[in-house]
Amino acid sequence: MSTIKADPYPWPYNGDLRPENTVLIVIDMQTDFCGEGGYVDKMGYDLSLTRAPIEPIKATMAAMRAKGYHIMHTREGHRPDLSDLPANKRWRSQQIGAGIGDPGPCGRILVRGEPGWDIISELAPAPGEAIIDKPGKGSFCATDLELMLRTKGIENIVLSGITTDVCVHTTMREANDRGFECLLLEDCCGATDKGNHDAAIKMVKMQGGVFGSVSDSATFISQLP
Ligand code: C5J
Repeated sequence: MSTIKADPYPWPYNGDLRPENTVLIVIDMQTDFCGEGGYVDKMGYDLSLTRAPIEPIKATMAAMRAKGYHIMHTREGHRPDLSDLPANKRWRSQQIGAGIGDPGPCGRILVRGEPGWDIISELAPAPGEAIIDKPGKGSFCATDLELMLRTKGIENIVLSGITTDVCVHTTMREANDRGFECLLLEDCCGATDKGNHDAAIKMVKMQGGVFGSVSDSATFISQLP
């Protein structure tokens, strides 16, 4: 039995932490969310906030790979014909000057196959690691993620990536409702707004850990069995 020091409770709740039943999910570490000329950059946000988790994720991924844990990656994006892009999502992105599907410095914004949509080279998936392509914010909506997790016997999910308050939070909520035991690594996430990042972390911890527990990469790596 092993747990990781976390807030508000040592994680996982039952102490059953093993490579076989635990996955690190790296959410949307794509150029569109943290690279120059991508979607977030075009919207005018400070890229240093969404780039901050790159090194902590790299270290966590290396530690988990070395011990044989599962690693999965997600990418938010749409089909080139935009048939999976809700009209309201497109309209809202156009209002802020970064229309999804429109041409940009990194190709068409958030469109599958375009340079901006790809995962940044620093965090490239290793051969054999699953990549989940999702049209929405949550990683379970319109994807085969749950089927893959259940098939592999995964019970524990370690969450990382961007953005803390949008895709990471939505995925954590979806996973929690499905009975997965979730841990969010605070420094392995980032948001377009520091206040939103902090609030998102605080929300996880309320009500005794309403969505799971929170730790950080250094603690996690040092205690990972
Ligand atoms: C957003 C994401 N923020 N990956 N996507 O639109 O969080």
